Amino acid sequence: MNDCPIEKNEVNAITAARLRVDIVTIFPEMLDGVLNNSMLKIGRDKGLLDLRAVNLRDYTTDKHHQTDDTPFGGGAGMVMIPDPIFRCVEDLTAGETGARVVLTTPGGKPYTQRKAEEFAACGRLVILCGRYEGVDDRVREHLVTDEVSIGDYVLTGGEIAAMAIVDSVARLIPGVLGRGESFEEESFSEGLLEYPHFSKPAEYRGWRIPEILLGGNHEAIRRWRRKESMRLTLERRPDLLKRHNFTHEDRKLLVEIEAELGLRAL
Ligand code: 6GU
Repeated sequence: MNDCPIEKNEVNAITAARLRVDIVTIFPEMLDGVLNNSMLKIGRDKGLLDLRAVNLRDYTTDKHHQTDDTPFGGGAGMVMIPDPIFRCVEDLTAGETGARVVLTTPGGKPYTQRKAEEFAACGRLVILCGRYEGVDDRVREHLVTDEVSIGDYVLTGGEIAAMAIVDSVARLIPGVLGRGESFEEESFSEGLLEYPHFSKPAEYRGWRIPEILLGGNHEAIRRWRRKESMRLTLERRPDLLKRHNFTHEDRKLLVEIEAELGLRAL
């Protein structure tokens, strides 16, 4: 098992042709800006993405449209009650099989590129945005298929996490990204951080770009980029390097980098 976030896209080959995601929230307006701009907008316009913000309040049956209540056992804060959530998900997935029902929660499993690939392969998600102190545990136990967290910090609600999930899954659906933005390049540098990029001008405020990028020696440039990817990964994410499948060249590059680091320490 390799859960590294920027690895070879192994599940890509069986990515669904289209993606439908229902994002269930009590703040549907929070999602408008994200769903209606950039690649998600383009993917929707192309008919590849069917992304919907669903208002949980539409599935309440009481006159106050209540979605939360006090916790049994006491304590501060409110808990999202199960009935609107069950009714909502059952309505959205009626007549379907195989939908993944995702709960965003800081207590979930870490969300990774591997999970994004799995979701893209599925092609059908319902994302429940957790709010308040939490969600009645019967939702988690009897409705949810995946509980995910996007990192070790606390958000006020699951909406921003849901947007991160939608964006990362949508870009894996074929045709959502144009050739220019394609993710083929990153599968090439499997499990390593990206090398530094430079554009015009070649000198800006006296800062020159690495000379090798101006030379037109494609093999030398490829090797330099691989080495800089390795260097950045070693510095910032040594945990990724531990799981990396090193090529013969990678080992040589690593030896060079370590020698350079050793020299710097002198
Ligand atoms: Cl998925 N939800 C919330 N509320 N906070 C988070 C998170 C999710 N992931 C990291 N922090």
